[in-house]
Amino acid sequence: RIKEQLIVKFLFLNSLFLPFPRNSCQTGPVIDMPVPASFNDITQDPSLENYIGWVWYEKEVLLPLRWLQGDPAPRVVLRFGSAHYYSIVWVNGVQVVEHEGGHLPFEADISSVVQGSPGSLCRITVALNNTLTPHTLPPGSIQYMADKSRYPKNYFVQNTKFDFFNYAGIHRPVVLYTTPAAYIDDITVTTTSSDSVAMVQYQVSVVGSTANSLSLSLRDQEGKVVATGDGPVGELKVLNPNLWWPYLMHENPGYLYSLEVRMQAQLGGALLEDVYTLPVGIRTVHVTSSQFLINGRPFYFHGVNKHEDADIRGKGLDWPLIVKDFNLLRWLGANSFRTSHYPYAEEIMDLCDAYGIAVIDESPGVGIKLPESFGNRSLQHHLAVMEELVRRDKNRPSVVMWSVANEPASELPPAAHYFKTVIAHTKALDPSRPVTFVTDANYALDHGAPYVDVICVNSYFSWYHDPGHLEVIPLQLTAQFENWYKTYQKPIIQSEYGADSVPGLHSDPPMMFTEEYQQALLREYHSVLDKKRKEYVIGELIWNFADFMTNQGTTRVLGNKKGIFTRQRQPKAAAFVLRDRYWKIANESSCLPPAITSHSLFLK
Ligand code: GCB
Repeated sequence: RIKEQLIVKFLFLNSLFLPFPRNSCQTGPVIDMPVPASFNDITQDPSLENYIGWVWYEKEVLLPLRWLQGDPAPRVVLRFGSAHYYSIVWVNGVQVVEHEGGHLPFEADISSVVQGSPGSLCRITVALNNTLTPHTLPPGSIQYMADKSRYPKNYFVQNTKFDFFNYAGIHRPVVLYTTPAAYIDDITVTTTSSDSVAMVQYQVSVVGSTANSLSLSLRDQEGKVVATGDGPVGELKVLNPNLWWPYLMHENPGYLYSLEVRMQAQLGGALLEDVYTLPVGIRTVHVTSSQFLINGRPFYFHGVNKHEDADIRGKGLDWPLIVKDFNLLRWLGANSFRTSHYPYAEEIMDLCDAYGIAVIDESPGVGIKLPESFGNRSLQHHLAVMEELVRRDKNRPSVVMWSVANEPASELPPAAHYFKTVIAHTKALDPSRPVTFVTDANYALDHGAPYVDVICVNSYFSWYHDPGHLEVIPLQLTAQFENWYKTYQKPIIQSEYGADSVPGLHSDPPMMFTEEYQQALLREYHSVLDKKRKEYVIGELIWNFADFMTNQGTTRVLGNKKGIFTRQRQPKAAAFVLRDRYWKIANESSCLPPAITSHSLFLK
């Protein structure tokens, strides 16, 4: 890889935008690039696949004239669902926003730029850089190879301490939208409930006017108004509420009310109105020393860890894949997943709310290993990322816990201050949910564990440790749980376990990388989990839902193969082991779930 600046200039291909008139003599080579998508796997060019540095996207769009006029004129906003990693955005040559971080949305008020320009053409230019440093989230580092006898001049590599391909591009939808000049900026909703009555507490913030009125109405799924309120802060009382329940915990999971917030404001003689509709699920979450309670009932996470990852589009949003994955989750009997190892698209989270899939919502704090990544600069950025994440997902009933990181070097002494601060900050932002991070450190050395509400522990017995020795699992896994519980008396989730398998590779007796070995390893883990889930183990999340791409390396065969589904979403033998298990666990609960047939999947 050569450090010379490759100026890669892309065109957005997005149905929202009109085609961009190409003028490649001014810009150098321009290639078509779909949005949303990662750019890495779109062409046949290996230098683009592994490219590190700046790329440019550009698109011209025509705005409706009514967006540009009026007294007061509407507010015009340009919003990115996410772009990896560092973005600078210009409209008509004027910089409108810059944003650091690849998995969360950002937006810019572009009214003054587009309303000040003659005509209604709007040129959107994005410079995007995927370089990771010790202070980004996730962290990484650039290593220059100075030995001229082995590498070309200016040769460098990007090193990371996480196990997935660092796909880059504009990964989620880009939209232009308008609001009135005075508008609803934010809504926060929390809920409490007893048997026959629930309270929905709300807080609404308005920007652009001080003289405004707010009215709220909450509708049930039949469209009936069940409560009304007014003003920026208040409480709605719902009699005989339909609670939001996870999938397989109730015959009607994922019940969502609809909260309509209506604002009216006087501005310069005009009456402005803004209306926003928010799905609201009424549910509570509590953690005891050995249980995770949803609506007061013990909840056991039988679920998966996922990735946003697929052939060709990399981490780009892909609706057919999303819906396929939810059908597979429901086929599997999974009631939960962790957004390993970064926040997932809002479109995915919307379906979790609607289907009742409980989510451990994880920040991009993965691979925090270098001592410099525990310093103040990294810490401040981590706090800012938690603010963005909580602001985005705070109203989602599916989000039952925040995870601030995955497998940091929490045995290092600075991890104590670091995690104490990140967790306290997250709790201050959202006192209604438990907070954790996922650890693979030794229970006796972990400096972050004292601050979490739930211990989430990853282990790979008989894979990375004692490879090939399935017989050690019962002893080692039992000791793992007992040591953690004795030390902290907090509920424990087995947040990762698993084995790679290459589909179609078989051996009996089971050998590593075969489908039989993956099945056998899972079964060994399950026999211990079955004992401990009667005590204080509150969940198990397989690593991983599907095979996914990683950097190339001697332990990765076209990526990580620990999926129970292939990257193309075909089940391996292990998927059937897990499916039997998850449905068995679901059927043990006092509330029998509906029998699921492939036909009934389509009826909801
Ligand atoms: C882990 C990591 C995950 C890896 C997995 C593995 O502990 O959290 O990101 O992909 O192990 O397969 O090595």
